[in-house]
Amino acid sequence: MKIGITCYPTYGGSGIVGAELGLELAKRGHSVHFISYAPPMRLGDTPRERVHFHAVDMFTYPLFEYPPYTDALASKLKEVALEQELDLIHVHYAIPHAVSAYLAREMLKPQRHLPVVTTLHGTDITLVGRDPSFLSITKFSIEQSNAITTISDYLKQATQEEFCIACPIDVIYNFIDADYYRREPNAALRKSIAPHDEKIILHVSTFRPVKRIADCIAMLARLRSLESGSGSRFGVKLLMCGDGPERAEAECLAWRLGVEENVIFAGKQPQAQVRDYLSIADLLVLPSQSESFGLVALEAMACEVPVIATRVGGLPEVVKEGETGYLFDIGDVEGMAQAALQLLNDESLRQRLGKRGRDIALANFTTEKIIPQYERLYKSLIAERSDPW
Ligand code: GMT
Repeated sequence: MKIGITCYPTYGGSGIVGAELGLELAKRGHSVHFISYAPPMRLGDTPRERVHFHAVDMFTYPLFEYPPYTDALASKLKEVALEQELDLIHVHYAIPHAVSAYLAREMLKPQRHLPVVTTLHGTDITLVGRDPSFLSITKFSIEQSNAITTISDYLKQATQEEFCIACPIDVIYNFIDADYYRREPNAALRKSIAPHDEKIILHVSTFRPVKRIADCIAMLARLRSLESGSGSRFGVKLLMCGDGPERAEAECLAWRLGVEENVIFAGKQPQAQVRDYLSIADLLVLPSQSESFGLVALEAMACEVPVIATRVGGLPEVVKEGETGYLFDIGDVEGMAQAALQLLNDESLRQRLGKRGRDIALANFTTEKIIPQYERLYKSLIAERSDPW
């Protein structure tokens, strides 16, 4: 098949999933054409067979305070679909990609059938899409898609309820390459982060308000005081991987709470570095306000890292309470710190939860299980080509 994929090229889960999906499809012999304003970060610099990138051309003009990207993307999608004879377009994150894909499909109608698949990822439904300025166009463009998928059951229900959408929605979970995400000892890296053999708590995100990164810092401070009262001092480093609008405030908070020496702000990191950090982590913490899946929790499980997270959105579909980690109410810093103390004090518990996490990742979320679900969906849509249009 010849598949066009549009996603955000920057850091963030929907861009990662769109890019990884394209790479996996190319490995399976399909031609993949990414269409966006920049090459997705996950593609890296190495040219890959059957993977192509088409940049959206943006014409600038002094009149445009807000250059119309939606229109430019629609034109590019149409152009690439014609030139490359695409079989379908798959967009990740509804806003504004689903509108552009709809426009491209309608423009092409006299010439060719171009099914559109829209995968919803999270805040396109739960936050941004609900804003009155986006609500009706988001609902319209989702409903106009030839197929809709969500990355968790939670998000499917949220879409049906919030947007009153009655069309069928397929849940296709996010996935990991379990050969890539696996625990590999790395003593040198561990020593560079925790020179005195401290325990390592990892957080990875885009540091947006929805991630509540201040809770990671507050949890660390509480853990430190619990630890000194418990008589078993193990020492701890909190490795904050990523960057975004909440970083400066979190740095100030670490200083105010007197834990700045225990926190490392590593900044944005390439995928291989995140994988290596996961491999040396003792615990992943994800205290999000809302999370429709939590891809990094799955990556952590594949690397045998227990997860402490909030009981929100799709996280309970990924992190199995008591089996692969512990879930708490939003803002329950005390509960998270107590659980962290217990886990960091008990290596056999950590290993048991870690191993179970990998088992669950292997059983439910591997590329081998998930990619064929997308392939089947694509084939069914392409087969509808005989419809009069
Ligand atoms: O919806 C967002 O906030 C953006 C999106 C992204 O691009 O990072 O994240 C969502 O998609 C990821 C991949 O499917 C999920 O793992 C994240 O849970 C989800 N984020 C939220 O729901 C906040």
